[in-house]
Amino acid sequence: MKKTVYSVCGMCSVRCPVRVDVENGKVVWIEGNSHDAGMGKGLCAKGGSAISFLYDNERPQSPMIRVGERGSGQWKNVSWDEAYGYITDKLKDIIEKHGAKSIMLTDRGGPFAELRQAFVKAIGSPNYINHDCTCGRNSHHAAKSVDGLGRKGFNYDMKNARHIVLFGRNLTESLRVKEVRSFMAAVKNGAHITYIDPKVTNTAAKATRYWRNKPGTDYALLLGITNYIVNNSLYDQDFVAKWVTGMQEMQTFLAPYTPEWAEGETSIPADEIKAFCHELNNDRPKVIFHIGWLYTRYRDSFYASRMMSILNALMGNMEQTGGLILPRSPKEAGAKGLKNLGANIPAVTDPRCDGCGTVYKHFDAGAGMLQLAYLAIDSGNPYPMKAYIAHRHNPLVALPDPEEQKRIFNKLDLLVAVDVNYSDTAWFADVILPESTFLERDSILRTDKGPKPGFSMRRKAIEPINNSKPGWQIYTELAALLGKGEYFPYKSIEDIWNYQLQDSGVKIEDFDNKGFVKLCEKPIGCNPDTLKFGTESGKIEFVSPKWEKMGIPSFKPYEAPIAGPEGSYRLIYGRKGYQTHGQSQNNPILSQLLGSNKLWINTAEAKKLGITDGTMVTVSNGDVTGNIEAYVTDFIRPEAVFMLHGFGKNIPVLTRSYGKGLADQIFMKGKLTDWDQAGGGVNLCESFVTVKPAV
Ligand SMILES: Nc1nc2c(c(=O)[nH]1)N[C@H]1C(S)=C(S)[C@@H](COP(=O)(O)OP(=O)(O)OC[C@H]3O[C@@H](n4cnc5c(=O)[nH]c(N)nc54)[C@H](O)[C@@H]3O)O[C@H]1N2
Ligand SMILES: Nc1nc2c(c(=O)[nH]1)N[C@H]1C(S)=C(S)[C@@H](COP(=O)(O)OP(=O)(O)OC[C@H]3O[C@@H](n4cnc5c(=O)[nH]c(N)nc54)[C@H](O)[C@@H]3O)O[C@H]1N2
Ligand code: SF4
Ligand SMILES: [Mo]
Repeated sequence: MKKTVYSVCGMCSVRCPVRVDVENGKVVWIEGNSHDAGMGKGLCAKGGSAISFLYDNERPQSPMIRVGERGSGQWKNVSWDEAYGYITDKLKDIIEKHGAKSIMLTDRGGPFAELRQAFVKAIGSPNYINHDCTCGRNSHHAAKSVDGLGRKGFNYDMKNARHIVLFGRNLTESLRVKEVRSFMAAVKNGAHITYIDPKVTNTAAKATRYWRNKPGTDYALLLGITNYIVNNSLYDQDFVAKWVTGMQEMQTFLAPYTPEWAEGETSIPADEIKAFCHELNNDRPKVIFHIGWLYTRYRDSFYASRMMSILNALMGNMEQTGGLILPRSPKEAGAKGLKNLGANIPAVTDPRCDGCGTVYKHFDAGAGMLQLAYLAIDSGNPYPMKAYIAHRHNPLVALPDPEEQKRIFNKLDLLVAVDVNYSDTAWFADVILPESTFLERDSILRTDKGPKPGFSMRRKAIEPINNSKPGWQIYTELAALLGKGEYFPYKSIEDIWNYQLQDSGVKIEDFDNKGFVKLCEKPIGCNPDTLKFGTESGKIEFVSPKWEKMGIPSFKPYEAPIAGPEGSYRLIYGRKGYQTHGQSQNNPILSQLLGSNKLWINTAEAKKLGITDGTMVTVSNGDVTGNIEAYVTDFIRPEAVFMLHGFGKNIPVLTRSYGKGLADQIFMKGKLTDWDQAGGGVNLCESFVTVKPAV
């Protein structure tokens, strides 16, 4: 018996459309869902490794309750009823003593998070938080402060661009399949690509201009660029006159920051900066400044990212082919959207434990800020936090300083991990609830915004192999046991899909042929007349009243990056196409492609330290220390050392990844409380290490 299932990949959070073949109850093939024109058949290596992950038994196969100390690795397998009983007894006790607000849930955000958000709302807690304090928060808030729309306010039309500018956005390795395709089309079309990174990456190799700047000096470079563009009128003056406020204030602020000044800070020659600005002037409006993603982990990244948003406005690229395009929603296709799963659940009035939206009025309340929730767990202020459910989130790897996090977790009465792996957080938890992997589960429907808005469906290819459950069932059952079943009245995924589709005119069977439904025939084209900004004034605000009201200036005078202690190096990090964060190091296939990380160190620095390529070195920050193989190279600046994120696992049952390489986050001591007051992101790149030959 053969069947084909259209679904959504779950090997990373990009969630590409896929086609899966099943033969006699076994998944035998996975490829891109080529009904989606931007996707094609190819997947990335991680997506291609999905079948090996499905049939790997080094993942939790049943609910587990800890029998030893937290983190001791002593577990008993239990039934779902026993696990639920353990969890709900604790939760009921916490609700009685402290109220439901003392329970928090964190997850990976994204299109399927609505179910968990509805669960948290149903039990009466305001504390749903996603992973973003260590991901896109700085650039999100930076964009919000300029255009009121945020990081996802625009899609990038890379394929048609004439110039793409990337600050540490290594998009050919830290990848999203459709984006790489669109980017490579631009490369083939002869677009200019300017890539800035203290370390060479594959994306640098595709660029027409690569600047290897001093780490942490991007804001200086951006000030120099903007100064020159503004003073030489190399920008779209009509667009600025129509849409921008605060231009005069910005020009005054920029006066001292000439390209010559920027050269001194960044090491990028002033003449090259000027040539770049003239090139932009020729290429606009088909110019894209990617507003930055994971590089934005410096103290002034909020301001650097703001400048990238400002430069987009100066290029006049919004709602222009080859520029920034508003993602169209079902409404703009004349259709009704999916009904929100929380629509019938009463709003929660308690303030959030992390202060987002109240104490920090400039931070979005929706996603929250986990490092601030940690402060609440630790201090009991603004109220005690007693239970934490980590769903598809591994904060012991995603946030810095795991030992400090464990100290804080030990103040909780309950820590639950809902995961498909033995994550580091699951290993430290009280209960592990194994979610069925994406090939074994259905998910709620998601909305796809874009030129042809629509919906898509993740369908299970096979029944769960182990004693796992899909997330929708876990939260439906937990809600019922907590007396909130009226808000989760679903007996099957079809009940959920029908609830979501009720106003849309679309039916479940409409997804059968392609796995998705589009709500219009023709793409909705660019139209600058539809531009609408989310700021109070409705314009692009170079001076942000919202941030200024919080005492945060719109333009911050430049300060050079802090230097570490004598003889130390800034620790920077990143990813490669063969791994997803800290979750796939034990994957049977990916562990063969990339089984460990190495420490990149500049050749001249290595020579001074007596380190040769391929030998072991000891990396230290205070009392945190570990050994790793050195990769000695000219392809990194001398001020920094680099390691891939996600390695250094110490979970013994994960035999392919145990003890391989080093974890970058352990060296980020004290960084849980070192976060950006303007953008909210954790300053991960502000850590320093020493390196010496291992003895
Ligand atoms: N030091 C340092 N810190 C970082 C980064 C870095 O590079 N260096 N990167 C940052 C970035 S950009 C991000 S986005 C975060 C990522 O941080 P996380 O979101 O925590 O990382 P992931 O490993 O993607 O996923 C978290 C967990 O989800 C589990 N999981 C995967 N699929 C499923 C599923 O289908 N169901 C369930 N229930 N669980 C699943 C994985 O096993 C993993 O344990 O980390 C951030 N933190
Ligand atoms: N294969 C794969 N792809 C992924 C992911 C994955 O885990 N694996 N994760 C996804 C997620 S959640 C995210 S957030 C994105 C992240 O995508 P990116 O933002 O592209 O993230 P990284 O790969 O971490 O790359 C960060 C880069 O910033 C550089 N950098 C460090 N300091 C500076 C600096 O001062 N200035 C500049 N200009 N650059 C600097 C680093 O050297 C590194 O090359 O990737 C996504 N895609
Ligand atoms: S980028 Fe790769 S792993 Fe991520 S969803 Fe797409 S195919 Fe899957
Ligand atoms: Mo991320």
